[in-house]
Amino acid sequence: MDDAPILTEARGAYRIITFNRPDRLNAFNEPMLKALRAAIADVEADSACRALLLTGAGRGFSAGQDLNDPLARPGQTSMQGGSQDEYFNPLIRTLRALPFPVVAAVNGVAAGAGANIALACDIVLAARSATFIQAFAKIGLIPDAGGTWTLPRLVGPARARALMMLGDPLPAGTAEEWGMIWKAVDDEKLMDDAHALCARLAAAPTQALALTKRALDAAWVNSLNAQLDLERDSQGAANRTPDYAEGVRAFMEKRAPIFTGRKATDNT
Ligand code: T3D
Repeated sequence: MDDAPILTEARGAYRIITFNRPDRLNAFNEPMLKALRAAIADVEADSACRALLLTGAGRGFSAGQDLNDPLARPGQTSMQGGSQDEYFNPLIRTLRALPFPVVAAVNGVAAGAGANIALACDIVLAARSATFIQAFAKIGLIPDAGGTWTLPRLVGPARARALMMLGDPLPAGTAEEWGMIWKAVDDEKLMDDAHALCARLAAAPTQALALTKRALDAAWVNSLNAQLDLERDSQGAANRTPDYAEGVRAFMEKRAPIFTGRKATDNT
């Protein structure tokens, strides 16, 4: 297998990024974070991409920051320019801003920043044997990669506080019961299910999904009035896409729609 720390693959209209340091449970050292940043930038620039799948090689999704890397050296006086400013924060912002769905296939343990990167994805599927660990308190750090924002919104503050203060592993099945992830599936089905999901999302009306993603994110902070205005504006934008015209036409003709994902102004 390729020993590059990040593997990328295009399948039809979706892309796959695999964290690939299996002997370290895909913990992120700086070369890997640089490669991940480049891979995400490529996906962002790829106008044919309509969904992204993140997963890990081997028995882990990611164990978060590599604690042997100089980036994690204790005693730094300022974190500016460290993992957060350079890597994790831009990564989380980009994942949330990508104009198509991002799926995490959590194949094994997701710890520290690895857990919170998974939770920043739009749809999280996990192998039943996988666990999610807010490992930070175990080593004297605070949760990062957006976890303090994302986790309480997914599971509520009481559960988020205990998970983050205790650092106990949460099994994928419980994560599903708590609404933290979409589904826990049998280990051997994980990748087939993840690919089927991505193929389905990549054939969906991409512009409408992008507008939905943006509206759902805005809803965390908006008032109802602001959200109603946003829905009106977003619906106006969706209404002008070729996929809406196709969706209505297909409904009338009693056939499955063929969505292209094009923008209203796209002539390509
Ligand atoms: O300064 C900053 O910017 C800091 C930023 C921090 C962001 C963060 O993500 S902080 C959180 C960092 N992650 C952790 O604290 C998790 C550490 N890992 C673990 O607690 C355990 O490895 C797991 C619970 C994830 C899995 O346990 P287990 O028993 O299944 O596997 P293992 O034997 O512990 O790990 C396998 C190997 O991976 C092992 O190496 P070895 O002994 O075979 O040579 C282990 O040392 C290595 N490994 C696992 N996690 C990391 C790691 N090496 C470096 N960094 C890691 N995070």
